[in-house]
Amino acid sequence: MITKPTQDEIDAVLDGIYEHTLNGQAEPVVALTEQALALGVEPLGVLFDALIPALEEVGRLFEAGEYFVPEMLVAAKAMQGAMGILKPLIAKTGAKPVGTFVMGTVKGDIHDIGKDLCNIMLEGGGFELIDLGVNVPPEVFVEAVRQHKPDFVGMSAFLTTTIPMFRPTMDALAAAGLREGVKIFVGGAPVTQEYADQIGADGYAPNASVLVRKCKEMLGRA
Ligand code: B12
Repeated sequence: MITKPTQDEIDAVLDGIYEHTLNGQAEPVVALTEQALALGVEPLGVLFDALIPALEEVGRLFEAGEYFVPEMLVAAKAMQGAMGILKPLIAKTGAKPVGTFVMGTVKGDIHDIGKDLCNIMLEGGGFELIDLGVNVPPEVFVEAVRQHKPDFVGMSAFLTTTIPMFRPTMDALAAAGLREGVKIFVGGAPVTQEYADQIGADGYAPNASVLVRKCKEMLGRA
């Protein structure tokens, strides 16, 4: 007889994912992610109730001087292992894309977890996604816009020292005559709506789900 898992069992697995991500142990994170799914936890539940809170805590510990770059790195790798399982489940396939989105982390910045999360949610929301990766210089954004003619360009940055790259990238698109045809979104931990307005971006979103909603609204598809 198959018995329904109790909330305590589910919580124990999610707590395990949180703890092992925090400690950078990729193998148990992957195993427990599979276990959570087998217990019926939604992929987005694993993401928002265990993985993201763990990474937020990693950031807090780094800020407090209790964690250093190696600890951040192994925690990020542990999360990415789980993302490999969750991504195909979150990103639905099939229907004609609602729009095209070119995404990249700006030059000088190698943070990609937040960007990848946006990518997954955008794909799940029906967008065709072109990911330029990390440390992307303005000319690569320009070439991608020329080639793919997207509806949106997204620039991600996680450092106060790299958000100043948004502006030169937008200027490069304008110089190439491509600025008018696309809506530009900026985001990443230090970015705010105020900053986005200040540099003349078309949009900002604090997280991936708001980004998907705003893009659909702009296309009149919400
Ligand atoms: C993991 C991590 C790393 C990993 C990155 C691994 C990887 N593959 O990404 C490693 C160890 C490599 C790393 C390196 C560094 N890091 Co780091 N890192 C982090 C950490 C702990 C988590 C970042 C993360 O992935 N968060 C999880 C995601 C899900 O975050 P999120 O913000 O919720 O994402 C959402 C939004 O931002 C938004 N979004 C994201 N992108 C976009 C794009 C668009 C267009 C839109 C609309 C929205 C959007 O949607 C996302 C999904 O919902 C943060 C701490 C923090 N609190 O952010 C520090 C942090 C970003 N790092 C920091 C620092 C200082 C560094 C280093 C300089 C450290 C060093 N001395 O070497 C280097 C820089 C390397 C470089 N050149 O880029 C600082 C930055 C401080 C600052 N204000 O500039 C932080 C804030 C830590 C801290 N509290 O001090 N880091």
